[in-house]
Amino acid sequence: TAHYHTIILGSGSMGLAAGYALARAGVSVLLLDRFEPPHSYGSHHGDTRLLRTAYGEGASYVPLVLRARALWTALEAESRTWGAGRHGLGGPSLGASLPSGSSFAPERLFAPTGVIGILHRQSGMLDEVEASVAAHHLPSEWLTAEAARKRWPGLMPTDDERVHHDLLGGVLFSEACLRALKHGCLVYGAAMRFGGELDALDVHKDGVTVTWDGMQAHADHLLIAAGAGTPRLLEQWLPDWQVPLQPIRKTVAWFKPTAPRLYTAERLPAFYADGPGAMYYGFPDFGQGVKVGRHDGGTPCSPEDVDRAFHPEDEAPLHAFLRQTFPQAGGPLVRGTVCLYTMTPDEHFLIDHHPGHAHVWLAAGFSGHGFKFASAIGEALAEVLQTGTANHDLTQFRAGRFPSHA
Ligand code: PYC
Repeated sequence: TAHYHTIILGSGSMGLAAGYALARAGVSVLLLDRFEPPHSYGSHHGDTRLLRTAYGEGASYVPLVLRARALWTALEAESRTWGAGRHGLGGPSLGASLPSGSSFAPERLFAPTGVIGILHRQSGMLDEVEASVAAHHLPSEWLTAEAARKRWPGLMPTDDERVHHDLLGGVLFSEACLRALKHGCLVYGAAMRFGGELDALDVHKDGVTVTWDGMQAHADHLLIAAGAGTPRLLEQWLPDWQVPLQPIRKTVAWFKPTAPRLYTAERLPAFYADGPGAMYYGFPDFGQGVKVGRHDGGTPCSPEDVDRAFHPEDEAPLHAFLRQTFPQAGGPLVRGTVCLYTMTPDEHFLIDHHPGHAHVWLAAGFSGHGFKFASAIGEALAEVLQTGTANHDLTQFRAGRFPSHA
């Protein structure tokens, strides 16, 4: 039976980033997933993700997002050195298989477009954005609605809104990021198995035994990074570990602008708009239209039976937001898709070890704003799995903050 330092259950953004950081540090690691990433069953598809540095969810996230930005940029540069070569599947493998083979073409991972925050005077994010900028001296500007309309003629904020321009912000090409992380895992000798499912998980005093698709492997450490699949996985295999996680069905769509030149990535930064009752976000046109999604709301679901079809009622609020705030972006629908958030009650992440097993870690509940951090969280997880501590303070993400789940 193969033995690893760490087995990672779940190879989406967080699992792959941790696997890459561990393998790069020379640690033996096995990554497992039911689907080969990137795929469209989880939380990383749909081409693009925002990277905001003036963080409206709390200034304590800023060091982590700046580290993540540096790591995404470094990954992009490193991935250009990998060329199109083929690499072995690495390590003692559990019949490791990577169906699409191991050929690789480097891609752009990050576009430093900047991010504009359209913040209503009642936005709950206003104070936090200001605090993040002040505490970390982030390069940014504030514009009145009138100045913003002049600067970006495709944008129509109301006079109740101020516009914040986050100059270090930008766009991550999420599926390209996952392709690079996956190939990085291979380059550094990680073992991976995609397809099949978890048959058994046995956590013991000094390690874990995992049976995946009929094959067994041991490890000293386990990382569960199964995204929206985490609640079901815990319920089945570690029922004593109760953490408050709720998968949510979310939708995004791309629309064809009626004045395309106003909405190209050269003319318009990525954006989010936080109002009294709703938060929307979106991306300039990288060739497939202007993408927009609604961050708040959504329908509680489970990944097994979520409705993955995109309906006219999914389109309507997205189209209405665009027509109001980016009037010439809201032409015909190009396409829409469904993806999943995994929420915690306070919408902050959940990163902790099992209360009775310090070698079993969980990284979940990214509440729809985690992707941008994956490179830095992967690095931090690799550190805690090797040494017990990380350079970044992860204590704010512990489960003990939920009194009934301490
Ligand atoms: O974190 O900026 C964000 C975001 C936008 C949409 C989903 N998450």
